[in-house]
Amino acid sequence: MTISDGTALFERIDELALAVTEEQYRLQPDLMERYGRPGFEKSRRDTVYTLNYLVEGVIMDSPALFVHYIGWLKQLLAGYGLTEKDIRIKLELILGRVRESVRDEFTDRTVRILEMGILRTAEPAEVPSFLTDRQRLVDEARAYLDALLDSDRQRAYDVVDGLIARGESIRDIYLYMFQATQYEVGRLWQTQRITVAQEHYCTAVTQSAMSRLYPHWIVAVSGKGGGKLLSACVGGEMHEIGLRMLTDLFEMQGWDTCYLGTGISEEKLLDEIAERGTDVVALSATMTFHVHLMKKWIARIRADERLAGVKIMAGGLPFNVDPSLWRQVGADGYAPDADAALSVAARLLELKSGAFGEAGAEGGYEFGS
Ligand code: B12
Repeated sequence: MTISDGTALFERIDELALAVTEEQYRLQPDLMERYGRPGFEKSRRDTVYTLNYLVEGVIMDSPALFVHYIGWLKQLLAGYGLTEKDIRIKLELILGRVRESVRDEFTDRTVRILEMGILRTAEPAEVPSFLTDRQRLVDEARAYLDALLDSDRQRAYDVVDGLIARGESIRDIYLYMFQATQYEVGRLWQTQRITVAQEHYCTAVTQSAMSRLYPHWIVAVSGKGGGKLLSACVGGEMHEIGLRMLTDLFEMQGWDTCYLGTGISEEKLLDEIAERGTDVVALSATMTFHVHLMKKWIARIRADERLAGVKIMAGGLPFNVDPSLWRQVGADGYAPDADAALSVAARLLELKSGAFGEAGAEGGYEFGS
């Protein structure tokens, strides 16, 4: 099998994953003894995943995306008794296949990124807690998370109500309580300390807790002016809480917002941006294998005559892993979280209205850094 460009590798992921998994099981027959046929199937699916992350790292010329994924994988698989050696062998088998291909710029880059991934397997992968002592509202965030893990929704609501009663801002509650605990929930799931069901429960309660806060701010801020923001997740992206949080914060700052969430088609998105007279579009991707779609969608927005001048911000986990990725996808700006996005968008809005003149339009201002 040869891999000569990104498209070819994309098209052959299933075939390649099967071949590599079979080869690994031949080299390590103990894997079949340890995990049986279901383990083989799981390993094949994990390899598909790994190849998707690899292709995305290669297409975007972002080793960080793949290297970060290998650290994440190492931590995840440790919970199933799989070792650094098991991951390294898999990566070396993929590397062998890539090396057999016709040499070109693409395969050279793939080799380089794979080698960096292999080096990463030797590094520690433990993810530290997202609830650290010096963080704002950390005691309350811990109390809130404990309540969620005890399946005690009312106790969780009471913690939030306590913060509102003492005058904490919705912004801080969003960022230091909801975002931090959601990250921690992800870490607990990844390290098998909680189940998928518990993660779903925590997430559902947090979504309801956010909705419960709406009466505290939604009427008070409507119609104060600001730009028009439209926000959406790209492709099959299901992580939408971060984008919703961002959209809410914009609305709190007087922006006229339209949150489309997940599952919007490219065509519909373009129409909505045009029909709503949008100033800034916020696109979100959490899963790295959606990043190429972000690039495609942005290119579609740029190519649409109705949308000349519309500014685009990109964000989500892969953009935080590689803070230069937003340029690769062709966005006008990026921010690591909802709060930072406000100032980036304000500057984009000024740029759109020509406040910075030609210097700004030529990139005299650095966004997202
Ligand atoms: C809840 C959750 C889910 C829920 C999402 C439900 C929902 N309605 O959103 C469900 C169950 C659907 C889910 C599914 C999956 N998930 Co999940 N999920 C999470 C979890 C625990 C929390 C997400 C969240 O709410 N974060 C809180 C928000 C506030 O933070 P945020 O998203 O980062 O957003 C902020 C910034 O990134 C930024 N931002 C976000 N978007 C944008 C856009 C712009 C323009 C800007 C400027 C900024 C910006 O601002 C936001 C607010 O400050 C995360 C853990 C984590 N670290 O995030 C895992 C996590 C993201 N999931 C993960 C995985 C693996 C999956 C699945 C593959 C699991 C599976 N085997 O099926 C699927 C993939 C689904 C898919 N195709 O999209 C991994 C990803 C690991 C990786 N290496 O990529 C994580 C990190 C968990 C982990 N620690 O392993 N998941």
